[in-house]
Amino acid sequence: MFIDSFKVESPNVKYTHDEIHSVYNYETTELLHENRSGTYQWIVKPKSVQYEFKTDIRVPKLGMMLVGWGGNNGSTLTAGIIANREGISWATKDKVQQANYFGSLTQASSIRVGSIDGEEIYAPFKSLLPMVNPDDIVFGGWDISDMNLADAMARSKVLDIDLQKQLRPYMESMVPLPGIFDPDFVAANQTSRANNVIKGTKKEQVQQIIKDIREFKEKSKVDRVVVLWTANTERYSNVIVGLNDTIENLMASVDKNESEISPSTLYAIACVLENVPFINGSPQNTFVPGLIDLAIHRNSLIGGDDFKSGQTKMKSVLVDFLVGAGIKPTSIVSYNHLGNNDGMNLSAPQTFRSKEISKSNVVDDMVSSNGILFEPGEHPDHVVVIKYVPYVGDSKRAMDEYTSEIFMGGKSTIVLHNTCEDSLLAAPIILDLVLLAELSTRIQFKAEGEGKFHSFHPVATILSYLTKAPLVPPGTPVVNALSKQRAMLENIMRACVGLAPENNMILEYK
Ligand code: NAI
Ligand code: DG6
Repeated sequence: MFIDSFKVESPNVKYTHDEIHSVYNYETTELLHENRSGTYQWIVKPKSVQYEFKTDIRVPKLGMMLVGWGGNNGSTLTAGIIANREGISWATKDKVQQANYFGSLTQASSIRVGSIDGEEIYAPFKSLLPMVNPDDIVFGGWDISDMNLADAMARSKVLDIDLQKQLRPYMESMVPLPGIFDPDFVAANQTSRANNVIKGTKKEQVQQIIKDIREFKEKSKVDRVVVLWTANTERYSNVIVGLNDTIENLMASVDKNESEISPSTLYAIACVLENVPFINGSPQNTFVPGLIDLAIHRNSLIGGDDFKSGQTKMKSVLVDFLVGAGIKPTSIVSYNHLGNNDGMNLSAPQTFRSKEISKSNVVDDMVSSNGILFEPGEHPDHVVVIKYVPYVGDSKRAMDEYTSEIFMGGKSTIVLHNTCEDSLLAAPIILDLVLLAELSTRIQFKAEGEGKFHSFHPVATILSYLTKAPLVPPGTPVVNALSKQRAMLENIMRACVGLAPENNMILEYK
């Protein structure tokens, strides 16, 4: 059965007019490696830590500013939210299609809340905690192309033409602000697009982005802004001692107009200085060490990297299944071709390399979790290929071959072929990233013994489910397995309303 909403009644949860306060016992373990009676032994001690969570339930009016607003993802997301808000339907050759949010964790997935009379009860994921309604989001952003969003939607060739016609009047007046452009960081084939750029030194460019955010906030009367990079994939920046390794060096490099400071890092610096959450949806190392330190120092949310939309999402499910089933993946070959502007930009070796890195590291945690299958340091062969084929446009073809060793030296090969509009996968993920980043800034917590409530670490691991290469604070384990990432997010939200983590034991019926 599916219910729309619920309220938790428990001595551990208090609802006031502006917050939910919960007390939550976190059951974990403590590990010790000790010499006991002459031999070293691992000792595992169950441990319970009491936490308190405080969630501000006053949902702000939210502004979403996209870097790369006029791209395929940016225009598709804008169109999709307007279509949902306006209740638009359109004719396709198959049927009359209604706008929806399929593919969005927050808007289109559900959570189990319990069971009654032998029936499982589910509710919308978004009913766990008060979140911004996408209908109320105010759009803004930057693009190095000055095309308005209606024309950008047409250029991207993603949505059906009947829908585009209906959306055009809403989107014609939306024009991106000039962006920071540096041809050295993207493929040479992108330069012809750059007719809308911020002039000046890097310091002046950062100041302009800050000014843009302030003016957008003022004009659109939003309470909070989240900025998300969905612009071109950049090449990696060199991380150099003295250049971008510390806050001081990074800021001095901006002042000195150092060429190795990338546009994405400049936008991120502006956001951190403004205390505006910044999310990186592309694979490059925007978050150089000096920037991570700046975000930590200013307690300003950063999250990334690279939307986890299709092939990688499958990988973080399939490899988790294989390794979890005691099957040894030995070769993973991921090929894809696409014909949109993203594909054209990725046809240069430097930008491709950024994508190759983020697509390749996604099975490490699963492989290292099973020392029966893999020797220390052993990895499956893992190859990633991306080709630009203009004809297929946004409709990406992804082909994957997984070869594994099974029982008694047998081999198992699984082949997947996915054809899908890339931007229709990415757009709902962008929405989730923005909504969840905003929500996480309204949650405060403290463990027993801690005097004061505090926010989550500014490096937002809570967003991991949505990214290929989750950015984590120094010294934190990286979790790539999709089910674990989802459980982490859902269980933290459950803790905020005093619900136990979903443990799937269903002891009531055993
Ligand atoms: P796109 O090329 O259509 O859009 C990027 C937009 O950014 C363009 O309009 C371009 O003019 C603009 N731009 C480039 N540099 C800029 C800058 N410095 N400042 C402001 N605007 C700038 O690409 P698409 O398909 O929208 O993808 C965007 C990003 O998302 C790419 O980096 C892509 O790799 C990444 N991504 C996409 C996924 C998908 O499934 N579509 C999944 C994972 C990542
Ligand atoms: C070529 O792979 C284009 C990319 O931007 C991808 O579409 C994107 O990284 C999606 O990757 P994945 O592995 O999540 O499908």
